[in-house]
Amino acid sequence: MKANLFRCLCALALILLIFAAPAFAQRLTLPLGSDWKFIRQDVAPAAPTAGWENVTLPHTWNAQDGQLGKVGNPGVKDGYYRGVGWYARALDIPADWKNRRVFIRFQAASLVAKAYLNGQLLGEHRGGFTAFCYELTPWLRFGATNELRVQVDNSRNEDVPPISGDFNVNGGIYRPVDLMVTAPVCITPLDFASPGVYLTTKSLDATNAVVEIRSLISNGGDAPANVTVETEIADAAGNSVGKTSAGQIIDGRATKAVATVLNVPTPHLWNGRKDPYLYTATVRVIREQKLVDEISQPLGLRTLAISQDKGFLLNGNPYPIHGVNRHQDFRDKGWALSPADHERDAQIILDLGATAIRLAHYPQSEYIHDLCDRNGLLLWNEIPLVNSIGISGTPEFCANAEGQLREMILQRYNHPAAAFWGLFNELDTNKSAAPDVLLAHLKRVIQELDSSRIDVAASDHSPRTYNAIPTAICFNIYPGWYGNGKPGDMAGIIEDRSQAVGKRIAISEYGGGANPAQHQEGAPQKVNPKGQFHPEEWQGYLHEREWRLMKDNPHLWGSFIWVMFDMPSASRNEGGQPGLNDKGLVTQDRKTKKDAYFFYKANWNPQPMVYVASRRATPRKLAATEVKAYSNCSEVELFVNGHSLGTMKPDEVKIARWPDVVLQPGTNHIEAVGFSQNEKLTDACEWVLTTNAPVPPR
Ligand code: GCB
Repeated sequence: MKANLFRCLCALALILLIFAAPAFAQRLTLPLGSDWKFIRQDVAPAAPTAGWENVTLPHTWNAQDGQLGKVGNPGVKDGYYRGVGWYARALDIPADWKNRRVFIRFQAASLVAKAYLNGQLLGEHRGGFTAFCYELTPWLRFGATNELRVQVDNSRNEDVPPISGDFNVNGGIYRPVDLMVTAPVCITPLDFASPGVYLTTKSLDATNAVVEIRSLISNGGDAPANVTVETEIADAAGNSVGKTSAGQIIDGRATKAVATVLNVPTPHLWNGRKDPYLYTATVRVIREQKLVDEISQPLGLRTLAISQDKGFLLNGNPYPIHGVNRHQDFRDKGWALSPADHERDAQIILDLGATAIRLAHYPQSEYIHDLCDRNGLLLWNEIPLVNSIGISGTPEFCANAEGQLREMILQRYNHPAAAFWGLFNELDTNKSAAPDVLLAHLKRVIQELDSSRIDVAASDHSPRTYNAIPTAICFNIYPGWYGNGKPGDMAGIIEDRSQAVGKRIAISEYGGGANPAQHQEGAPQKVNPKGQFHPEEWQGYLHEREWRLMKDNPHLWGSFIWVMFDMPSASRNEGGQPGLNDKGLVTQDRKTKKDAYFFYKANWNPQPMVYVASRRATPRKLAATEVKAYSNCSEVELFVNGHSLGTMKPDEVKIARWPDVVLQPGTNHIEAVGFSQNEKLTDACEWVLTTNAPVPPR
């Protein structure tokens, strides 16, 4: 009943969209989310769809099995289904689209997708994280029902990165799909599935910005077309700040690049979290006095640089890169995220006070880019060259890595948030052919396509010749978690790595696991990363120690916590939660923010706050304990069962401590009160003491 109503509403919306559009004119973008049929097995391209499931996009078949891990799916080779699934959808194409062009654009399908229209193969796309687009016009039946079929395969494929990694490779059409209907002459959606418009800031100073707007205009007709291409930049209030137009002849069946340059006087900069100011650049194609196509793109005017002297510079000024890593995943949904899921993630990251996100380990959705453009978060996108390029690094694998790199860059080219292009994550020759030749080639591709961003990579080895290839090499290090080291080793490792490469580095990953249902009392004790006990306290302690050593470190230009949200990794079985990498500051369902989240919030977000650490550590066994609060207030007072235990000033990493608190048997009310200017903030929890153990010697 509900599904029928939904379908009727969608059909109505489609009809309204079609009729509301000006006659002949501009492109229609019609989301194709509803009414798909799906089967999780391989079938013939024309197999009957009776018995297939009804699904809506975005969709993955690994939403459930993917989060149970190998433990929850005994006998399943990878611990979750990796194989083929088929999607089918009817497309009712109105007769009056006959003189129009129709395209289909998939924002992503994992890992390899073959799309068919009415039995005709449109193409195969290899790579699970970037968009691809096909023109349907030649194969369409107008005024009739057409049939779209897509075979998607997320099997491990030696020729398609990633071939290894500590995350599940979900299968399915897990990002949105759109039908685009255009006039015969349009801005092409077929250039690596990019918007077909590329904005490049050629120069930028306080008095003027020079912006090149390069558009690819495609003529689907046989005869040459006379068009006018108009480009305009408007400020955030919608006022035009510059406009040009020029006549162009587009040959039949050809695509022409049209570049114009516009000046933006006294530019208002896109200045990260402080002021993510956006202009809008619009390209219009006019034919016979009619507007036939129009595309608007966000335009952020900003410069990025790393200075050996001052660290990361945004618009020439030092800017902290307080980063987090994020995988695209959510409890019970896998990779099939809705806009609301992205919004919630972005909000949690903004509340933390972070300034940057590393989108690990592959390019992530277009929508997260929109959100970061608007909110001033800098983004690191990377291609999924994770752990290995294969034992021999086949030509097919290398060509595919290059293809994914081109798509990643061209599709995200206009986003001011996109600041870093990542070449790889943790490659080494134990599991992989030497990557140097491939990486040097990929770096040349970046330079050819876009020299305005900083190319980076996340390495876990030093020294290595390939660490010299990216402009800014970064390191994944886990002192105090993996290996024999301790959190305090962070400073020495940073210094060594930075000296080995002769410049500032970033820490692209650091952290440790925590199950917020597990606790450690007394002095923090290192845990076994592979063991079943991952207490929240060790994660908190590790971050406290490490951040203290990283915060003003002159060898660093930035840092990225591993990881923002707990996320599935089928082969893991640790911390009492099989199938999960639990290094998140927040749980996979986003319901629980762990202590470490509030530690960083106190350090990074200037909004006054106070938080009692270890709040979930109850019932407890030790009567004598330290109480710790994270707070950016100038002073914090602790009350235990209503009695003040004194006021403390939080230290330079925002920790206030009361060392010798004695709890009473039974319930204890712990309350921290922060004073910030005229504001009084409180945070409280209850600890139940079950054993009145003797006070341990100090
Ligand atoms: C790493 C990897 C990342 C893992 C992480 C971990 O170095 O780059 O993919 O998930 O360590 O948790 O071990």
